[in-house]
Amino acid sequence: MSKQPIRAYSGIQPSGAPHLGNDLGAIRNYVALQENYESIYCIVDYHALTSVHDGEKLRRQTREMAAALIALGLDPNKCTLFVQSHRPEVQELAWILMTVTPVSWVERTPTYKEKKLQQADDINHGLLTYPILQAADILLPKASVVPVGKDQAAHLELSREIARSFNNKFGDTFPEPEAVFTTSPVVLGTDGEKKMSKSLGNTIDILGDPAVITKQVMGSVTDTKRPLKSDPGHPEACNVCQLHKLVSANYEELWQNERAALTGCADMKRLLAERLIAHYAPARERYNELLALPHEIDNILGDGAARLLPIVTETMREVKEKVGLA
Ligand code: AQP
Repeated sequence: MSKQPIRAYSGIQPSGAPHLGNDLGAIRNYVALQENYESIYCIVDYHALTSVHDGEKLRRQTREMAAALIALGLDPNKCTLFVQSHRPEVQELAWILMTVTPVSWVERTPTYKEKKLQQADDINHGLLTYPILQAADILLPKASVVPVGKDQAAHLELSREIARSFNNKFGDTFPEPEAVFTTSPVVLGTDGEKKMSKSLGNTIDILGDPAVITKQVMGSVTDTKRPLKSDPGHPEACNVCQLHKLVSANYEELWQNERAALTGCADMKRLLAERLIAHYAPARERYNELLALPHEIDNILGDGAARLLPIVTETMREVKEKVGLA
């Protein structure tokens, strides 16, 4: 079956191993969309520079993220997978987009406000301009569909505004990209309160060692209104039960047992850990195999960047002509 003439794009930072939130909130949609849309996925290393200041670490994590995405289901024959800095045209477009973006638009982005608190000793300029570079990522291949988690909704809205601003000044050039969410667009972390996030240390590292997954799940906050195992449980208010809803086909039966106090929080956590370990076992195996083949990963990423060249060259030719740089 031929693919629909719609282009999907999404980027992921090589800032550490993907966690359950990345997979349920975004990566599984990357995998689904590659079947029907021309799909482009990017490991956004320029973005990661806003928080990683260690060259060796960034290089290693970039390869690891490529291996992880392939292990989780991206097929380089069905999609284009590349590294952001391998197509530096994105920086050229980002500068041009900065000139049509009012400062107030980036200052109000919620993620900028959060990052200012999270890395108070490193509020670098990249954190402020991050969403404009992100708009350039999406607009460079003229993508119209962007699979992301809900935390990216504000950035996506800004990308749409930036596309509109450019189009208003220079004529119709970019489609306004639409976010596409999974059925679990916000996965909470093991603290049961905040979005699962590497920088908050509340993750479940799906491709990690089974012992790590077990430790992370067993350390999760559960039903705070159930001091005793003999008390009835409240699955709606328990994040571990919510995670079962996402990964366990029989979650209703599990919830019922919780309500009737037939099972306790520790049972739910043990079962969740077992199921996650079993579910991600094939991906974990493939991930470790790929990590032992760095040249294969580099070839896939090199092919991806090369495949994009004609697309981005055409966009930059059109943009430069319109703004007067050519
Ligand atoms: N908890 C989440 N629930 C749903 N979706 C999520 N995503 C991230 N966390 C969740 C989505 O995963 C994609 C890749 O995101 P990213 O590269 O921005 O990853 P991230 O933000 O680095 O993930 P973290 O863990 O939140 O990193 P830090 O703490 O460094 O900022 C995106 O589509 C994102 O929405």
